[in-house]
Amino acid sequence: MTAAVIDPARLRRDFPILTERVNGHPLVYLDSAATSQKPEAVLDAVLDYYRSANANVHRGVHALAERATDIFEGARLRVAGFVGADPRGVVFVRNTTEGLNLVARAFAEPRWGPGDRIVVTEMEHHSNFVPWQMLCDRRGCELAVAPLGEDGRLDQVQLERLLAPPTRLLAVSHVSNVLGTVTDIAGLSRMAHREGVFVCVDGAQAVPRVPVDVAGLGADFYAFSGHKMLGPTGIGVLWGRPELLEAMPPFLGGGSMIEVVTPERTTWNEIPHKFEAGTPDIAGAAGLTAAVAYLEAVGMPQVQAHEAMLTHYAYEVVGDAGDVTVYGPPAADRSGVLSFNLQGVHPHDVGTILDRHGVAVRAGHHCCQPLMRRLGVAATVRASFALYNTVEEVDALGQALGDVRRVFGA
Ligand code: C6P
Repeated sequence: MTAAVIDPARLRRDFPILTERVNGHPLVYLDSAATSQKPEAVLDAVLDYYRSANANVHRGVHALAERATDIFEGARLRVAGFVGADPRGVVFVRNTTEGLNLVARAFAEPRWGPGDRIVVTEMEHHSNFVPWQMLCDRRGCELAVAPLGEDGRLDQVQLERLLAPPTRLLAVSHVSNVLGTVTDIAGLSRMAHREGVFVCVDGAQAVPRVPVDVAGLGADFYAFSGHKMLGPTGIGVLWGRPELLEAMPPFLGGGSMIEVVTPERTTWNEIPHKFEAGTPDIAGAAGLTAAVAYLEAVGMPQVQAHEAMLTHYAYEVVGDAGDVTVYGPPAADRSGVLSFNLQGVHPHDVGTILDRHGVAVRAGHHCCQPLMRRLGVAATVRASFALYNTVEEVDALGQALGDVRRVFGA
C-alpha cells in the first residue's frame, strides 16, 4: 500500500494566515522552524476553551473546573500517545527552553560537580547549550563540545571518545534547526547508556517533522515546543523517564506541585504535577490537543515525506554551486531546513529583499552561535518548510533570489 501524499493546496485552506498578502505579494511562509502557522482547528480549540470551559484546573469541584481539568489532562494523554510516552512522564512547560532548563536544574545540578563532565554538541541551539554551560559554571563540572564532521553530522569517533568517563550526560538535538541534520538518537542512546551516560534530547525541530517515539528512541529526557508543531505559543513538553522524574526534586515551588505544606516541611505532589507549579497554560493545552489531532490526521510519515521532497527541490532551486553555499548534509539526509549564503551579500540583506517579494525566511545566527563559528560565518539565510508549503513557493524563493542577485550585482 502506498502512503497518501500530502496535498498542500487542500491543507492550506485550514490555515487562515496563509491567504495574507505581504508587500503586495501572496505570503510565502518559509520560516516554520521559527514557529509554525496554526490551523483553524487550533484557533477554535483555544477560543472554545475560553468560551465554554474557562476555569482553573485540579482545584474546583464545580462543573467548569472539571471541564477545564479534563481538557488539560486530556491534552497530556493525547500528547503522550503522539510521542509514544507514558503520560506520567509528560510534564507541561512553557517551551523547549524551559524543559531543558528543568533537566539542568532539577536533574543534573543536585547530582554532579567537580570531576564530572557534560557533553553538548557543536550544532546545539542555545537552549541546549547555555543551560549546561550555566550548570557547569555553578557546579564546577567540565563542559565538552562534540564536534561536527565536514558533512554536517556528528563526528562519531570523537563523540564516542567524549562519552567515556567522567561524562555523565549528553545533551543533543534530534534535528538541527540550522542544518536540518537528523541525528540517530536511538543509536546514540545505546552508545551513551553503555557508558552509564544520560541522554537529554532537544526535540524542538523533530516532533513537528518526523515520527517520534520516545520509548523507542531510548533517551532519558526529550523536550519540545507546541508552537513549532501547529500548536499555540506558551506550551511545551518535557518528557522524562518516570523513574528519573520521581527521584528528582521539584524545579519551581508553588501551588499544584505540593502534597502537604506545613511551616516545617512540604511534601511533593506525584509526577508529573510535581513539576507543574502554578496555573498552567490550559488554553494552550486545548490548542495543543487540536494540533496533535491535525498532525495525526495528516500522518507524520506523510509530513516527513512532504518536507523531504520540498527540501530536496529547494536544494536544486537554490543550488549549491557558483555563488551559493548550502550548509549541512546532502538533501537526502536532512529534514525540512535549508541554510545557505549568497556570496558577497549579507544574509540580512537577502532576507530583506526576499521579504519584498512576500517570501519569509530567517536570516541570522539562529540562536546557534557556536555552530556559526564552526561554519566560519556570522549568519546564514534559512528556508524551512512545513506540511502546508508547496513547490510553487520554492519556485517563488528561487525567483526572489534572482532579484537579490540583480540588486547586488551578484
Ligand atoms: N528555534 C528557530 O528559528 P523555544 O524557543 O523554547 O520554543 O525553542 C527553542 C529551540 C530549541 N531547540 C531548537 C533546535 C530550536 O530550533 C529552538 C527554536 C527557533 O530556529 C527560534 S530561535
